Amino acid sequence: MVTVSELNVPHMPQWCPGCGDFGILISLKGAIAKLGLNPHEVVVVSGIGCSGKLPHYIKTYGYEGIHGRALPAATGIHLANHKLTTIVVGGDGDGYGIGMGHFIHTMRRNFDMTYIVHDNEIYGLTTGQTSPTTKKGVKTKSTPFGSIDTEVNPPLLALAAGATFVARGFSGDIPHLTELIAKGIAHRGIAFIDVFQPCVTYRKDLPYELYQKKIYKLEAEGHNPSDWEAALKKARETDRWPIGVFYQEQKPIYTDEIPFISESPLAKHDISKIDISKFVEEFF
Ligand SMILES: Cc1ncc(C[n+]2csc(CCOP(=O)(O)OP(=O)(O)O)c2C)c(N)n1
Ligand code: SF4
Ligand SMILES: [Mg+2]
Repeated sequence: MVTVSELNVPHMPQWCPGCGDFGILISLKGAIAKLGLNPHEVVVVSGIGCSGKLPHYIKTYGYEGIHGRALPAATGIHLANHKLTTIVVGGDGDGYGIGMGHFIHTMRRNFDMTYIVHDNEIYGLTTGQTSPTTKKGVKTKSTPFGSIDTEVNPPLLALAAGATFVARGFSGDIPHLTELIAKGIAHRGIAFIDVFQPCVTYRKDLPYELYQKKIYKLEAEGHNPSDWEAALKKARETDRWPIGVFYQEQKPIYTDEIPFISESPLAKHDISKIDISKFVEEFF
């Protein structure tokens, strides 16, 4: 069992002061502590982006991969040792742009992992180009006359792909986000959490105050998270922005379907008596 401060690292995050990434980092630490996990039981995997730096700022196992490939890297780690609590973090560009194919397939496969997207509706690290969640009409460095693309809807996509836990949080509401991440990690199956994360540098038109004005909590309005059709409707709302759990159901997880590893993680298998000389001969 670990406390939040025991998850701290000795260096400061290299994020702009006020960035929403801080709220996600604090909430993730809070969720790990709340669930009574130990640092050696957790791995945090990322792609590339401002968000992708997060594994450097938390004292668990960590891996910063390449842009758009956080989910495949995490899948490999998870299949090698599915007893590790696998948490994947990344940006909206990383997950919904170059990584979109991986996103859909990870949602449908129901790995027992948690995927947290820092959704700031911009490419932060590369200094402010449109991302797949930048809304149509928004002016950015790469779309000075306003984006002509229709934005993607991450919770709707996750629901359509068959995700068994679909949620959205706000990095400016740390108690709520901590609770949401803890629920996601505790969920047996894929837990997807899109997080509204203000980028105070490149999305000055999308400040904390606007999120506070627009968001409301699903649980405060009696939403039933076991109702998939209701979740679809909520995910399509645009006038107000719902946060909380859209949908949750229990289904067998991916590793349940592989008897070879369901009982004991691959990494723990005794391979000392397996003769691999034939394979070695074939490949070398
Ligand atoms: C294969 C590849 N393509 C493009 C890049 C350049 N690149 C780095 S981060 C990034 C986008 C970052 O935006 P996002 O994923 O939303 O993360 P944020 O910085 O906003 O947290 C891009 C395009 C790269 N590093 N690798
Ligand atoms: S550029 Fe935006 S997302 Fe990146 S650290 Fe600064 S505020 Fe955060
Ligand atoms: Mg981004």
